[in-house]
Amino acid sequence: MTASANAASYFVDRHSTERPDKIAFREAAGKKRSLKYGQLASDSNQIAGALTRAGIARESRIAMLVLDQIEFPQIYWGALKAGVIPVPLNTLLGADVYDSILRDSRASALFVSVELWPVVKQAALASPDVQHIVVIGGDAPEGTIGLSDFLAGADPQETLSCSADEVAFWLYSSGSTGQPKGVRHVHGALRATAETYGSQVLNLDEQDVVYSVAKLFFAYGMGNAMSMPMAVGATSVLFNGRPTPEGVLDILEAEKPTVFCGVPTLYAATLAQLEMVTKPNAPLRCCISAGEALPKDIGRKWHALWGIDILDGVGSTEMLHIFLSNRADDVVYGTSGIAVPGYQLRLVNEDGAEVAQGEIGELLVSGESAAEGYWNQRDKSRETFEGKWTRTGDKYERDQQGRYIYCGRTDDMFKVSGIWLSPFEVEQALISHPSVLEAAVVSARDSADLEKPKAFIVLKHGVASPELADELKAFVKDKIGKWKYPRWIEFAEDLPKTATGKIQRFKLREGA
Ligand code: 3SK
Repeated sequence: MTASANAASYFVDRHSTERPDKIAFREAAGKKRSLKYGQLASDSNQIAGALTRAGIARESRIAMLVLDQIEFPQIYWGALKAGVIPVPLNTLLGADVYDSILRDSRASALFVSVELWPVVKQAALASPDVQHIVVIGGDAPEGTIGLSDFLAGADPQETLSCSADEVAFWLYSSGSTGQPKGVRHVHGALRATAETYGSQVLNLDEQDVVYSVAKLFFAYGMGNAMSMPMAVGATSVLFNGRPTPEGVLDILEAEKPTVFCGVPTLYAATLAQLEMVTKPNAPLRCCISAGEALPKDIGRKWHALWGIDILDGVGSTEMLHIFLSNRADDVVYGTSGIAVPGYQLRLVNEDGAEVAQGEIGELLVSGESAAEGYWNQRDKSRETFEGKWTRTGDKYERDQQGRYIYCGRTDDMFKVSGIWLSPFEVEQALISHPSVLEAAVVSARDSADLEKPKAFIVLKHGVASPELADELKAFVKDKIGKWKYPRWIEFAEDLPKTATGKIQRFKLREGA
């Protein structure tokens, strides 16, 4: 019999003989539990057995509304072992979205952290498909069963053999524009990301301790904090709370990670916090950023403070993880770097033809980790997955050295006086002003119904004033060009963002 390509064989079972006593996961909060590789292998067998006993058949979906805690990997890998498809859900959504995802996925079971039960309760109890509601932690509320009772007495089940092309898990992507789509990923995709970005860009090894602010339900977090460290037998630090700059600094001090995976917003806020408190003592060797392009100034300030760079990279739920990135020995802030080994990139115009160096085009990517398609959304699948190429919806140009420079989302770009304007370029200019913490730029219409840039700004400290708005407009004019300055400036407490910190410009556009 050929070796099984079930991802659980590679990520879990292999370690139960090679390093059973090595800690795979360590919780940074609450009871601060840890989970060894050997224990994870047997716990996931137990979950697989319990799923089968409950009549949850191969290829059925189970929804996971689970915080970053050790039950997440136990349930996820247990499902893969049984051929059941886990669908980790964003833990920050509202009741209506859970309702539509449970209906869309037709999940036959829901695993939910007790803290999250109130928000999903109505949707779960009303779902025609959900047959089992398994609650993690606390007392099981009426109509649910606790995880330990669900598992009690089940016969452990070994990893089922399957091909690398079999669907392993789904992730719901709402992208930056709204409507969630079920993105179907195959078993082979997890290993593809670990063997490309994980080992060839991050250079992860068994000694590493990884801390990711992006949660496990999100593709970026799942790779950073679960599959990539597990591929090399490293340790991942899990934190079940909301990431804040204070919390990040505490975890860096207490857990001593060697690899930190952040997002630009949190890097910016952590740098602002570090203006007021002492830098923690942490053995960081590598910091990465994704979710949205990292403003130059943030990278430079971080480097000045820590002596190491932030590797800015680009990934997507559809590609599972990062496929375009800076490298430790070649960081140029303000660029997204070059293709990660194993991926190919193209920049194309509206007719699908390659653009020349220096011209802006949409980024297309090809690589082993691409999703199989969206669940039950044929038109959207066809628009995004074109043969071996996946459309990213991001606009880029290439500099003379072949590095990719982010220009904005396809639908965020607009023309001012007939010239393309990249909102991102204006935002970068605004962020480099000492009073600005975050900025988002969208198109708005002036009294002549012409498109012009409008900025939403979060200030670092202090109070907004009409003089500051004028100062910022002049600052942008001087820095990047007279026609690019924001004609209107609105000061805000915060900006609407996705779970990974991508600014939802469509929400600001609606308001503008
Ligand atoms: O959203 C992103 O930018 C991202 C980055 C890395 C991996 C996965 C995703 C979705």
